[in-house]
Amino acid sequence: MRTIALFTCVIAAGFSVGAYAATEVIHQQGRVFSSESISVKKGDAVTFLNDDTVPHNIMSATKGNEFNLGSQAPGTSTDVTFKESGDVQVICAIHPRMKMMVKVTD
Ligand SMILES: [Cu+2]
Repeated sequence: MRTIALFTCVIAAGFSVGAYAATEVIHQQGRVFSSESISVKKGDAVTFLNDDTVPHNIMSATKGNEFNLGSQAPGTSTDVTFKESGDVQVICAIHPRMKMMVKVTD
């Protein structure tokens, strides 16, 4: 019974994400990003969810898409909208091995 309730919850969450502008969710678990590379459309938002046990500081210095989320506590998430097309290098300022690419297309 508990499994069914959980499953229903996941489906409901899936629908609400589909109706929202954020098309991708990037998880941060075990001090790695859940994807090394994703593609999004210009103007789309990506949700950076810290589901790790330590704080992360997600940022990008790629021209046109610079952002810095600051220290993001475990259990919190922030949406980032990518405004310019191109390859955007996303890193964690705390953990140098955390790197990913967001490919923004027109
Ligand atoms: Cu980190």
